[in-house]
Amino acid sequence: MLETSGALRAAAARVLEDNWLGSSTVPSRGLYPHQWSWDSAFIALGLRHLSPERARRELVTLFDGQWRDGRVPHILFDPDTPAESYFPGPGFWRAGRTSGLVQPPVHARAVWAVHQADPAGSAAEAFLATLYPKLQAWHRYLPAHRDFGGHGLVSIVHPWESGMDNSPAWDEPLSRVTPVGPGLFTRRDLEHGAAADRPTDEEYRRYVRLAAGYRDRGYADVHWPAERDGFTVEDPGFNALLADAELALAEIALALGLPAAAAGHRESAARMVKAMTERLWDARAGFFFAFDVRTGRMGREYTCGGLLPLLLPDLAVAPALLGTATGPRFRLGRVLAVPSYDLTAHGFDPAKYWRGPAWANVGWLVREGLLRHGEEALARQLRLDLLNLARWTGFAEYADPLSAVGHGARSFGWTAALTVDLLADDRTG
Ligand code: 2M8
Repeated sequence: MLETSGALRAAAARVLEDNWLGSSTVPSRGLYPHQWSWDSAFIALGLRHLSPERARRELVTLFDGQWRDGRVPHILFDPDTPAESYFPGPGFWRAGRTSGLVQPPVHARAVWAVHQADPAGSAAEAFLATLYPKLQAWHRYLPAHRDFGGHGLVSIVHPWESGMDNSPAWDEPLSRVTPVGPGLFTRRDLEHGAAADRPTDEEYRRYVRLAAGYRDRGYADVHWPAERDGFTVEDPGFNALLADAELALAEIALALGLPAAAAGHRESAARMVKAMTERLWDARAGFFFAFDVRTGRMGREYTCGGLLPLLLPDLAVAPALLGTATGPRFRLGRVLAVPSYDLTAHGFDPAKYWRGPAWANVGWLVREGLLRHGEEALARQLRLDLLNLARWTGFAEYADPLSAVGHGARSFGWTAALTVDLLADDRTG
């Protein structure tokens, strides 16, 4: 079953076909039946090999939901999908057809890759010219509204904004948030996923407190350090992805004949790399940790978000970070793909959502980082692992990095899309 590359590619293409809504793709028909922001970027990376036109459509549709302040909302709700199929749905957010949170800014990287897959089709649709100002507005929103720490880094205001919702990195800041009372909402995720793999009810009640608080102040980005029930965290993953996205935006600006703008994007990426290294890097630990702006304390959890700065080619501390990646905590090259959490930690759980299992998007990003730092052999192994996990699990949302057992949704959008992309990528053979 799915033994050959051709069969695997065809099966992945079928998943993307089944998850296609007509102008965007759902991560999963059951668990996540709308359009998600960073999912769409990863999905477009795969779609570009199957239908560049559909890949462009995916991203253009997402940016149709962009807010006037520049933010790209984390969910665009499908009007034809019943409201009760996902919680929190549009009625909760009270923001028209979107949510009010954001997700990691991987879109510029996807837009550039989608353009390169079919430059003629992209030019005919003025794809880059249309999306460049929207990407600029998105990238401007983040430092203009979210630099609560004042050091040139972006803060997330909810664990969902990291994309790594249930990561142990958020336990400490989340513990200071008062859960809403029980029975105020109905979780829909438990109708599709195993409860043991998903966040607990108490975690959900804290998520809801935070999201409702942000909603009730009209999604205004104000930071009151003394406010109860707040969450203001500088996430190394989110910030690394923004710096990488600025580098992609520089390439887009150059392609549009805007060299001065391109230089500006490169400078902004360089400033972010400096700020991340000064503020989130712990030299003794050899790792990037999340920084809690409310307490002024650096976290101590080794989570996969701290590996994402590897994406940055000018990262001076890359050799030390690679040392941690290949050491006992992540064992890159010796376990399957990239564990989402420290293998040596007491709370490591190979089956639980963002607390241990391997995810295709994180693996894909880490592989890019390895290639940018000349780690060909590790990148080759990671590609094989990601293809095997997708093949053995029916494109599971996440998988056990020790046993290869799949968890979460199956026929998952970005797992299928990144499989197509990796199959087409012969940089490591
Ligand atoms: C998961 O997050 C959503 C909330 O946004 C959820 O649990 O309901 C995360 O894995 C996130 O990274 C992902 O974008 C989303 C859809 O796949 O699911």
